[in-house]
Amino acid sequence: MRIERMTLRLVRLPLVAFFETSFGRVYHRAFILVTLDGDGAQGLGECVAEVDPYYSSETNVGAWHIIKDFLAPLVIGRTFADPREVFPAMARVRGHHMAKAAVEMAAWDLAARLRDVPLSRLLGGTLREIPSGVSIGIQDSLEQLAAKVRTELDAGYRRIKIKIKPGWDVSAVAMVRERFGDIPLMVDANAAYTLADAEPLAALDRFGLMMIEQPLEYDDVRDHAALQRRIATSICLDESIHSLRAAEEALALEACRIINIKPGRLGGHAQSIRVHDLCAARGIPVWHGGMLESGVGRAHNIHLASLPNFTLPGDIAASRRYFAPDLIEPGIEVSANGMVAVPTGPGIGVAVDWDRVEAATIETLAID
Ligand code: SMG
Ligand code: MG
Repeated sequence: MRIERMTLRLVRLPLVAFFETSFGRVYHRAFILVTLDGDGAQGLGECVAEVDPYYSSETNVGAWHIIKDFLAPLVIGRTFADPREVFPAMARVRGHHMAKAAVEMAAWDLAARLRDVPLSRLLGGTLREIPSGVSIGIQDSLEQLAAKVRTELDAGYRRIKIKIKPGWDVSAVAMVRERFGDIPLMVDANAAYTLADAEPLAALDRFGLMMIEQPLEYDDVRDHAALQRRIATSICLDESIHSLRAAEEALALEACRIINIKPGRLGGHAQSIRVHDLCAARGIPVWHGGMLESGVGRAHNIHLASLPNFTLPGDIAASRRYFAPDLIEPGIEVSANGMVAVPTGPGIGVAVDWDRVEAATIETLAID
């Protein structure tokens, strides 16, 4: 396939409800939609970099610059026999995985559409539906947290993740266990602790959590390995796993027993598949993370999460939890038993409502 043109759109959507993590509260999501035109078809990708460099060092304004000035010239006018060639074609640019992933994932969608197959087939997916979990942000009170957990369990989600930080950890988990019993429950600290907190973190052991996600620094592996030796709860790494090499190091040091895969963090689908395969070979389960994506990014996530080692429920919730309306119609739905169907149409297999995209677009740039 030959990539002839790239279009960038900076889009901003209000969130249905605020989302709070250990680094703050957000009310909006702003992201870049990338379209690639080639051979008479069009592929779509979503850049998950946020307004601020808090979850990751990338931002959407920075990603715009990187894509426009450095990545676009490396892919436009080039012919790729396979979308796996796109990430290596951008290797000259160091880092900037979220920017690269948006381009690479659009190329996968384009390739799947040109072959008239669902993206999952091209990626090597085998599952027809995937188990869905929810991520519940930090709330103003334990009462509010309880109400959210109730709503999501009633909606059918197959596991509950709650965000924690010092001061909102043991009390929140204890409340959920007391009120809701033995539900599949995990926590995500987004790097809010240090190794000096090993004792309070070990206090979570008695709650039988599925895992604790990224308790320590975003770029750390060694301290996580030390912590894993001191706590019974399985550590899952998110932020720290920014590459295949980082995943290899984390497994070699036994810094985690579970890995969260996000294609934005890893540089796209091809790199994600490599981490998935590495974990499968080592008996390490993976699950698909979320970055508050619109239906476009969410659809990509669903296709990737159809690979066989995604054995744990992912942060792939229904569109309506975040956007009303979403940029796709119909939105992503979750069944009463907490499953999401993998779209069967060509490419990402969802219908973008371009009028909604237009209305939410702040800036557009076409590059050819
Ligand atoms: O998309 O459902 C979602 C959000 C899942 O909690 C979620 N994501 O660290 O895993 C994580 C966070 C990152 C996004 S918040 C900035
Ligand atoms: Mg996380």
